[in-house]
This record gives sequence, structure tokens and C-alpha cells, in this order.
Amino acid sequence: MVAPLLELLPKIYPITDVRISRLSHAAQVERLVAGGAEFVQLRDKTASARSFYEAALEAVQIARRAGVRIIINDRVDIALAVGADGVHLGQTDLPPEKARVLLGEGRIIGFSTHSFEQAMAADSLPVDYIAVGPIFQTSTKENPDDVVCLEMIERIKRCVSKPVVAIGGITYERARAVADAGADSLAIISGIVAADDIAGRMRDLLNLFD
Ligand code: 3NM
Repeated sequence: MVAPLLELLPKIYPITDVRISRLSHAAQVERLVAGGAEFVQLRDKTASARSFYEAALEAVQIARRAGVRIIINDRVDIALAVGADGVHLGQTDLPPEKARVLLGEGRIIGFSTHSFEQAMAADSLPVDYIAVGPIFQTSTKENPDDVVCLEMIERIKRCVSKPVVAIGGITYERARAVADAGADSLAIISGIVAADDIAGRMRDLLNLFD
């Protein structure tokens, strides 16, 4: 595992979405990097493996030049093929133990959880951070789990040893409260890539925590 990830994990963790931004993954990464992002997840639930691979390769090349880390949602194969820094897995994706075997120790694995019990279980898996969500209602994810409240972040944070990433419905206005609840990092899709000025929104969010 990548240790200590907490030092690498910035407060704001943007995730790309082609449908919401109406931009390619690479174009979103360019804007996010311009806004100061250091860690970006590429998420595409609809593209074919070939087109996600091609888009991710382009995005990784831009990120590399800027020294920015790229995490691929779900697809361990694509992460390996494009030389990404890691993957983000959900509860129904490849088991983290198997992903770790495929990826080796040097890459990052993030894991989504949606309850206290899942977060506790994740703490003993070979993953580098535990995502918890949705914290607020979100229309970005299809069939989201029930909303987990801010108090749940506090409770989970007290009980796990790994960094906690909050996700789901986080906006500029809500970001401070989520961080105050103990989240080490805030993963955000629409709250960043739906903005007309993606770089500006990214910068404004980072500035909240300067
Ligand atoms: N995972 P937005 S919520 C991708 O609960 C994702 O695990 C979630 O998008 C979870 O910032 C979510 O636009 C959607 O709400 C996040």
C-alpha cells in the first residue's frame, strides 16, 4: 500500500464526469490542474473499455506533465494499461484484495463504503483510503445508497486508521462543514465539473482550506 497516503491526499479530490461537464476527461483534467488539483479521479460509467482507455491515456499524459496523480474509477485493467496511480473501487467491483494482487503495493486503492459497518470492514482491507457516502443527496450517481449524515463521518473517523474521503452532494457551501466533521478529503463531481469555470471553482475550494 502507498504509505502514508494522508500526506498525498489533498483536501479537495475532484472526479471527472463527461456528461455533467460536457468535456473530455483530458479537458477536465487540464482545467482541474490549472485550478491547483493534485489528485484527480477519472470516472466513466458509460464509455466502452476502448474509449475509456483512450480518454484516460490522454488525461494521464496531461496529469504526468503537471505531477498530478490519476485514479481510475472501477477499472483495474484500464488503470494498469494507462499507468495510472491507482483505482477507486465500489462495493460491487473487483474485491480490493484481488485488485491489490493485480496492482501491487505501489499503487493507490480507494474503496467506497456507505455505512459504519462497511467502513469498519474496509479498515482491515488492503486499501489506502476509505470513501464514505453519500453525505448529501446526489443526482450524479445512479441508485445511490441512503444518505449518511455528517455525524457518521465523525463516528467513522474516530474508529478507523485510514484516511476518510467524504463523497456525495458536496458543494462549495457545504465543504467546510464536511471537513469540520473530520473528513480528510472531499471528493466532488458536480460541485466542481458542472461549473462554467472549473479551474476557478477548484481554486476557490482549495482556498477554503488554505
Ligand atoms: N459515489 P456529486 S456518491 C460517485 O456514495 C459517487 O459512494 C457516491 O457526485 C457514494 O459530487 C457519488 O456530484 C456521486 O454528488 C458524487
